Amino acid sequence: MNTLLHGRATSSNVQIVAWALTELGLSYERLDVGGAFGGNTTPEFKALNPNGLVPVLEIDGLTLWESGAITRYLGARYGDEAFWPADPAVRAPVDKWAEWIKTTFVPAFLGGVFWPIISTKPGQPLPDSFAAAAAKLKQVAAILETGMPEDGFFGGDTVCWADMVIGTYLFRYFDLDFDRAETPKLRAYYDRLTGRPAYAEHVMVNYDSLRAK
Ligand SMILES: N[C@@H](CCC(=O)N[C@@H](CS)C(=O)NCC(=O)O)C(=O)O
Repeated sequence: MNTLLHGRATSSNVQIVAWALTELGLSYERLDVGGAFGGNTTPEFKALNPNGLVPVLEIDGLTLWESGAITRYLGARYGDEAFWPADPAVRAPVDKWAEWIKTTFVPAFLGGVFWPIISTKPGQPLPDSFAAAAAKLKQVAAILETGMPEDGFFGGDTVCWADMVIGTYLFRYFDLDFDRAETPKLRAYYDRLTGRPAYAEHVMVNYDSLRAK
C-alpha cells in the first residue's frame, strides 16, 4: 500500500509530518482532511484515529497518529543517526526541546496568540485576555531562545525530528503581526530553516483560509 498522509496542508501538525517525509526522501499521497474539508469525524476516519484529528499516517502496514510519534518513527525507520539519535545522551537533549515545544510553546503561542488573532474579524477588538497571553508568550519565547543551536540545527549540520516539531510553529510565529520578544538566536535559526526547500514547501504555507472573515 502507498504511504498515505491524512490531513489538510494548513495544519501545523500535518506540516511536521509532510516536512519529515520530504526530508527523508519518502514519497506519499496526501488527502485533504479536517478544517473546511471535514471528513475527520466520520466513523471511517475515527477508526484510523479515535481523536478525530489530523495527521494520520498510513505507512508500512501501520496506522499512526500524533505528529511527534510519527516523526520519530520515520526517523528510526528511515533516518540517519542524526534524525533521531540512538545514543540516549544525544537523544535526550533533542527530545527535551521537542517535547517542551508541544507542552509549553504551542499552548502559549497557538492558544494564547495565534488563534485569538486569526479568529478575530477585521476591525473587531482582540479578546481581553490577549495582552496577558502575549506577555506570557514573551516569557516562553525567552526560554526557547536559551535552547537555540548557535549554528545549524538541532540535528547539527542537518535537520532532525526536533527541528520539524520546533521549526514548524516558527513560520506562523514570525509571520503573524504581533509584538514579539527580542530573540536573535531564534530568529537566526528560523532564517536558516527558511532556506530549506522542504520547509518552504510544506511549512511556509499561506494560512489566510483560517482567518475569520
Ligand atoms: N497532538 C496532535 C494534535 C493533532 C491536532 O490537534 N490536529 C488538528 C490540526 S493541527 C486537528 O486535527 N484539528 C481538527 C481539524 O483540523 O479539523 C499531533 O501532534 O498530531
